[in-house]
Amino acid sequence: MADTMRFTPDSIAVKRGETVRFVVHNVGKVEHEMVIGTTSELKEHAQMMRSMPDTKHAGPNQVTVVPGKQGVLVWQFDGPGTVDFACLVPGHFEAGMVGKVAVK
Ligand SMILES: [Cu+2]
Repeated sequence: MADTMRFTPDSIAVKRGETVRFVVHNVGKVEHEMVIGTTSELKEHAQMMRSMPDTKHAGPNQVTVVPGKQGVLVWQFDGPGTVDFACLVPGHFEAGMVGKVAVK
């Protein structure tokens, strides 16, 4: 995750039923996070974050990472289909900090 508001890579492919352990590095100078969900869930969440910017995240589908550190997120992809992920720090999602997981 970088201050260019991008995940690298921003698209990956996994197998249906696969459990993936994401080790997410924040190479930027501001906080970033990775939140897994559907596009509508992520949009709703981004809106909530704008209205309550001090909300701290804790949940199995998200990890918040301070600058220079890394975090771990473990997720099982039931699929098939596409699962989205995004950074929901206010303004980041809107700036295009999103990615996709193709479950095949
Ligand atoms: Cu971010």
